[in-house]
Amino acid sequence: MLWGRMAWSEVWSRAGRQCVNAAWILILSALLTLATLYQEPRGREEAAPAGGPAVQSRQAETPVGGGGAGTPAWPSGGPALAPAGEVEHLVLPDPEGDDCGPGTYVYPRHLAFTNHRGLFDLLLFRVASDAEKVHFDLTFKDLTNPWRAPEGFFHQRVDIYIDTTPRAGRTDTLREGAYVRFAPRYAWDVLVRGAPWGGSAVFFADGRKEPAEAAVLASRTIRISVPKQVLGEPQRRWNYYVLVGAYDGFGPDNYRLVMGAPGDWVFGGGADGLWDPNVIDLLAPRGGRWSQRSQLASYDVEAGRLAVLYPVGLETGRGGGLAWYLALAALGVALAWWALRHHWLE
Ligand SMILES: [Ca+2]
Ligand SMILES: [Ca+2]
Repeated sequence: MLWGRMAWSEVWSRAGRQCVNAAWILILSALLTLATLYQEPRGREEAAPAGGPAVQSRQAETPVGGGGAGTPAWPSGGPALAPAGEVEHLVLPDPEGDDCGPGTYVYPRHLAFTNHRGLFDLLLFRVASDAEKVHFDLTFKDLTNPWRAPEGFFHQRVDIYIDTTPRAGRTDTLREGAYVRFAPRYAWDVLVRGAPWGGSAVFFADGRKEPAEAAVLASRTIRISVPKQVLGEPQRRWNYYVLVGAYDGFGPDNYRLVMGAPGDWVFGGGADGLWDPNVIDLLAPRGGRWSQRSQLASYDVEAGRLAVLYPVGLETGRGGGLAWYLALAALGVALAWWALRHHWLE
């Protein structure tokens, strides 16, 4: 009987230890899963391989003008083919029909807007270079030039904020106007701006300004070109915030305002005040945690907080950040557990 009780107590003790082991394994798994979930967005799911015939091959795989839910939409007629001598660095589609900011914005009421749908609907973003220049191509669903701006477009104004250098740069916009902020981990170093009436330029976070030129290519594509000696060759590690706003020569930083109710010359569906973004389309996935909607809706009027944006790029996580901290925490917990267990139980 005594032997039997001892055997049973030992069995129970072993079972208890195994339960504790299982609990720790579950906790560690949960921590590692969290670490994976909290990876910040890098545009992986929509990023095209750099260089080569990416545009043509993707065009063949995707129905022209497609765009069901979750499917990147191509512009009808397809993107402009890369001219000879150009190296393609990045090609990213943007969903069709999302020229409504966080999902609520509506166009101004003037005929200059209501006669056209899709003026601010970005469909494709492309970065290429030739021997002398870096080109940023932005294809829109519609493109008009009612007041004959010399660049060939009037309505769009595009800000391409680029994070080129880790641990440097700014998280606010160049000037007040877009009413957004940028994720501190991806602070911008260079801003490439495309706007009509001579408004295109390159700005650096340190205050320098250099010239850029904008023109319209075929297929409703605005091309902003910057001398290579200003920007250098585009790198795989660069991350891009691509903001599409409406040009207003009298607006803050030339952005046309979004208000609560639409007017002849202002968008509606936002908020009356300075906290809702004046960004009509943003290069971002259609769904998921990092969708355009969730990014642009992250402002808070009552708390006085601007929306925080995240960039897209070709490379996945470079290390650092919450994922690594969680993984390291899990490793630390595991080591502590083993140390305690050997001290107490052996
Ligand atoms: Ca779009
Ligand atoms: Ca978009």
